[in-house]
Amino acid sequence: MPPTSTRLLHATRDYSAVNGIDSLDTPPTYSHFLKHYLEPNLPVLIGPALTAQWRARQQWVSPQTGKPNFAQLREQLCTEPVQVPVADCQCKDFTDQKRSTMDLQEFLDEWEEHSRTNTPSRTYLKDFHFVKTFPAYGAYETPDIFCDDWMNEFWTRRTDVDDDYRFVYCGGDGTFTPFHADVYRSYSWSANICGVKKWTLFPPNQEHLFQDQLHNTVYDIENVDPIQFPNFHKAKRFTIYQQPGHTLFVPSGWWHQVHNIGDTISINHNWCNGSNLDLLVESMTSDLKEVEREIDHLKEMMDQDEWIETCQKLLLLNSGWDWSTLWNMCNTIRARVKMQQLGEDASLGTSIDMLLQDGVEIGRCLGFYP
Ligand SMILES: O=C(O)CCC(=O)C(=O)O
Ligand SMILES: [Fe+2]
Repeated sequence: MPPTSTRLLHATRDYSAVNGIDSLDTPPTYSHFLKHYLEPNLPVLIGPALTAQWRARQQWVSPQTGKPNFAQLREQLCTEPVQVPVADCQCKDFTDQKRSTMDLQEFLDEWEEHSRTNTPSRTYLKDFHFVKTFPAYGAYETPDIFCDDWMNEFWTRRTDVDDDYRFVYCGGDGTFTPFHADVYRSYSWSANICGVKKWTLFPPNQEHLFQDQLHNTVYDIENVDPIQFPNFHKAKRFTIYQQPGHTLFVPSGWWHQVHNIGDTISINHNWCNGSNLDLLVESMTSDLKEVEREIDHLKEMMDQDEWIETCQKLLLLNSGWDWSTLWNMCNTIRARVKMQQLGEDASLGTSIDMLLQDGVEIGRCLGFYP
C-alpha cells in the first residue's frame, strides 16, 4: 500500500488553465498520480492494463460479443436470492432518480431481454455494495494508486454500522446518472468492465451557474430550462467516452453526469485521504452552516450543547455524516499508521483504538464554539 499522504493545507487549486482531460495508456506510479492528479484535483483516464487481471473483466463479459455474460453472471451471483438497489432512469425524485430494490436474477433477466431486443433500458442497478454482498467472490483488486482510501478503511473497520463505498453499476443502453457531485465531495474512481460510458465533467467553482435562486440544481444537463438556469451554458465542461477496461479518476467536487452507451458494467469506489480532506471539511462546514441557518429560529430556546447536538443530528440526517464521523475516520487512520510505525499488525480485522469523541467536544476543538 502506498504511504498515507498527510498534506492537509493546499494552495488554492486553480482550474482556469485546465483545457482537457489527460489520458494515460500505462498506469502511473503512485508518486506521479499524487503529484499530477490527486493534489491538483484533476481527472485522468487510465488505460486497461490497470484492470486487465480482474476476474470481473475476464468472466463478466462475453469475449465473442463484448456484452455482459448474462448466463455466467446468473450462475455465479444468483445461487441465492439477492436484493439489489435500482433506479428508474425515467422517473425524477427530487434531485435523484426514483430508487427501489429488486431481485438480482430478475434484474439480469429483464436486462438481457432489452439487450436481445435492442430496446433502451430504464432500470439501472446502481450503488450495489458488491464486496459487502459477495465478500469471497474477488471480482477485482483495488489498484495500488487508489489504496490510500480512508473512507473505505474506516467504514470497513466500523462495528456500529455496516456500510461502505464500494459499488457495482449495471445498466443497459440509455441508462444514466443525473448531474451531481459525489457524496461528501469525495473522490471516485470508476472502472468500466463493458460498454461505453459518456462522462461530462465540470470543474469546481462554477456552482453558481448550475443553481437557480432557490438553490435548485440542474438535474439533466441534456435538458436544461434556459429560463430557470440562464447561465448554465457558460459553464466549462469536458466530455469523454470511457471504453471497456479504462478507469476514470473523478476528483473532489467536480460535478458530472454519466450516460451508458450499450450494455454497461462498472466498478467504482468513493474515497478520500489527506489530499482532499480539506475539501471534505469545507463541504461539511458549508452543510453545517446551512443547517444552522435553517433552524436559527430555535437557537434562543436551547443551551449551547443542545444547539450543537441538534445541528449535528440534522447534519447527519441531511449529509450522511457529521463531525464525529469525520473525526473518528481521521483517528482510525492515525491509529493504524501509529501501529504500523510500531511494527504492529494493523491489517483490517485488527482491533484499532478509535478514540471516539462526540460532536460537542469536536466542535469546541475545531474552534467553532467557545
Ligand atoms: O456510472 C455512473 O452511472 C455514475 C458513476 C459516478 O457518478 C461516479 O463514479 O462518481
Ligand atoms: Fe459520481
